[in-house]
Amino acid sequence: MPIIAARPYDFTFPAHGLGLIVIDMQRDFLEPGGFGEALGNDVGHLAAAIGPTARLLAAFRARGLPVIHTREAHSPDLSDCPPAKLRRGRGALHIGDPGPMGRILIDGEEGSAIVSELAPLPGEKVVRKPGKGAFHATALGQLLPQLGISHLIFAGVTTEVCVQTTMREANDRGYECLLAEDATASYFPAFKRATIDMLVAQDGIVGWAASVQAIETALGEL
Ligand code: C5J
Repeated sequence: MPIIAARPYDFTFPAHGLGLIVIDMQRDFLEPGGFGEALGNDVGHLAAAIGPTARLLAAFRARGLPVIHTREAHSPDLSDCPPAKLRRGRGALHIGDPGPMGRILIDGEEGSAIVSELAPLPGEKVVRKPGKGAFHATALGQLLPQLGISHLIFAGVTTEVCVQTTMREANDRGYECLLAEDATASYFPAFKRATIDMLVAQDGIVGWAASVQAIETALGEL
């Protein structure tokens, strides 16, 4: 089996069971004027993950391996947004309010789109999700077996919120999960470091972590 040099130990995967899932690389989180900034965050911290994620996309696409993108976005009538989520935060702008990129975190608005550098290609699956975890209220649980995926490489934002939640959901469903360390980011760099340490602790209680370079090297040997 192919091997990725990873923490806490090597990650092995079947050549035909590996998929890439890119979590929420949306303008609403990465650019000024979106949901991330409305919550008081410095969105500049997330830009570093774009280039490494683009490299992962290129490596998977070149080998015809499956790629899934997720987007956190609500329907325009907000019927899929729990009142607690809608109320959360003390800033001036909330989910559904008009902002510089359209209504905040609403499907179809400019802000809900994936950043242009990482735009999905025709045929790639895009899962719209109303929650932090990508399995909650989506068809992801059915999609992964349809694509023959047993092992998942994770990229995206933010490390400690939607990426970590989805990786934990996937782990509980029996998937082998590896987080690409430089292809994920947080508004709080210390949270990113702590999250990765938590995921790989106890000999991989949730999964593995590796650099994009290590993943590229392993894929290069397929
Ligand atoms: C957040 C996300 N942070 N994609 N969403 O609200 O992590």
